[in-house]
Amino acid sequence: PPHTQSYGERSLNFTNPTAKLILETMERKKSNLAVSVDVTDKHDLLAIIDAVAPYVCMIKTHIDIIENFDFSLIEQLQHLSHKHDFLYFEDRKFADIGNTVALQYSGGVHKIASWAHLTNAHPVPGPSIIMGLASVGLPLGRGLLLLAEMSTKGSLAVGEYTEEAVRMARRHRDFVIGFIAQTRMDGVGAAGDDVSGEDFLVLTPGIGLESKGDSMGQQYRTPREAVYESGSDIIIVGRGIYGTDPKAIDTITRQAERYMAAGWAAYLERLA
Ligand code: BMP
Repeated sequence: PPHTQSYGERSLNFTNPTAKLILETMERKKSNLAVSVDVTDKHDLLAIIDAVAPYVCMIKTHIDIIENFDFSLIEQLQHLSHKHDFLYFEDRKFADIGNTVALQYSGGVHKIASWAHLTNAHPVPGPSIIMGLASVGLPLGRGLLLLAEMSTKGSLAVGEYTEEAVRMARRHRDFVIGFIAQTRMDGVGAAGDDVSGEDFLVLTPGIGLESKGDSMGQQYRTPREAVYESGSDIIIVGRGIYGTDPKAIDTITRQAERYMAAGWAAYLERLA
């Protein structure tokens, strides 16, 4: 099973170039940490990325919350990813018909497909959302994650919905490389299908070492609970790292180092 293989070995389980690049980067940097930098000022965004990037395999963005966005920001983001060797995951959560998501993914002011290695979608519209996004992303070598579960209290993405998300992914393995989920999805909803050798990346948000949640339904588990107990591949950490002060760069750097160590230790424990 995939979660007993090393990240480096698992790059051979995928044909999608973004999946391979993610796994190779994790192995090279010895990091399964993705930092979610949910700040609204582009200067804070760049400063935080520059500080945490040595400790991450991936930076997760919500590019649409940036108040002073202009396209030069994208060039600066790309410069940082070359300097520090990591990938971008734009957490866009597409959820519309194929034709609309293709336009949202390629165009508008953010031109997500032109710079984000990875993005994600809600499976709620059915397989057509994958077809729409793949028409833009596949020729560029991009990857897609489906939101199979969510970290929030009362999430509707459970049971049959989660299983159907996995079946949708299974039919589009060239583009769908994994899930936003709280646990592994290997063989989920397989019924009689042969799923031996199946591998999907599991990226898990809702990670915190101190807090158990926030006042708006977020629920946190520790890196060890996610990676060792639930077999997650990448921990996604936001406020646990950048806290409440986006200017406190020394603290942010220390926290990134700390979460990286916790995530990697849990992975080594899983392999052992
Ligand atoms: P934080 O660690 O500060 O709670 O941030 C979590 C991040 O992960 C947010 O950017 C949120 O949009 C995202 N996220 C989540 O928290 N739960 C999910 O199920 C899916 C998400 O994308």
